Amino acid sequence: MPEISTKWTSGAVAAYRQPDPRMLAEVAAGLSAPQKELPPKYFYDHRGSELFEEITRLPEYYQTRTERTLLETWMPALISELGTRSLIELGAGSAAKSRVILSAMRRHGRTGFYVPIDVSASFLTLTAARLRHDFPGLAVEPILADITEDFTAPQELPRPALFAFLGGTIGNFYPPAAIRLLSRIRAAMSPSDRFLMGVDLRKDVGRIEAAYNDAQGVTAAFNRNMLLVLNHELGSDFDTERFSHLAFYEPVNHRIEMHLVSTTEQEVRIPGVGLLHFAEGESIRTEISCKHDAASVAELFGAAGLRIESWRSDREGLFALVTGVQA
Ligand code: AVJ
Repeated sequence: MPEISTKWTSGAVAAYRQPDPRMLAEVAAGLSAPQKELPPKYFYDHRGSELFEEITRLPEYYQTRTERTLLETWMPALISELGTRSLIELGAGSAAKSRVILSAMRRHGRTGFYVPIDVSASFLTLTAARLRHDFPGLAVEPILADITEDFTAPQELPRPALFAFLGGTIGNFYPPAAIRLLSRIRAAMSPSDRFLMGVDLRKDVGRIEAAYNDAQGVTAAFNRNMLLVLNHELGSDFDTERFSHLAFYEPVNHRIEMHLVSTTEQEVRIPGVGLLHFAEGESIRTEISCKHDAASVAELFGAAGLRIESWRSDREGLFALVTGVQA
């Protein structure tokens, strides 16, 4: 959390947040590239996390409910087979899905150890409190961390442990970054541990594009919220009304791209970065969401020293739950 500092100006007190230097550096680098780009982790302030929760309930957004059904179908058998005693969840969010896993662990008589890892402090705190209440006896040890940086799993976990990375969030990573993340997970694993990953699958383009262009405009609000996060954290002066939501499937790299398109020529000031110029129609790419198949997952796993142990998908082939072990 950035510190609050106070500055005295002609008798008046102005409180401002010191911008996080890493965020400032990332934003400066991303916005000076030919294709302006911002990391998707900046969607998730408290409001952004709420908007994402709303997305997961949209009729067009098939991912969350499909994954949930897969978890409900497969977790009880997997947990009993592995004898899982700890759950480490990367990018835990509201932990709605973790409940399915934790319930399965509880049904198999394990007290359990749960480590949610997330960038959003407010969601993490709320989630930890709720889970402690709903799962008495469960040890909950949240870690506030940015999984796109160096994440470290606790050393002394009751084993076997399950490392879960759900929701299809692996899709947000460019392949080299995805491989780095998977390699770090693999390094934290013991041979008896398992990795569980949710992946959104390649399918009819119309179906995928609809999931990122919902009729109610929730995804558009989620996308624009990133500019409010920047205004709040860095004191920039983005006018959200002058950027429109764009999401399309990019077939060469099998991914959704989300952009914010400047609707006019304009100038935006970011203290510590400077004045940015936008041509009319120029965009900031705010997210990629790569879609996979068994071959592309096998390739990522292989490069990270993991191998696919099981692959479960729904009848329509919308989404998959994959387990991996050290190769
Ligand atoms: C949370 C990264 C899996 O890529 O589908 C939802 C985020 N972006 N709608 C995704 C998101 C726009 C989501 N992930």
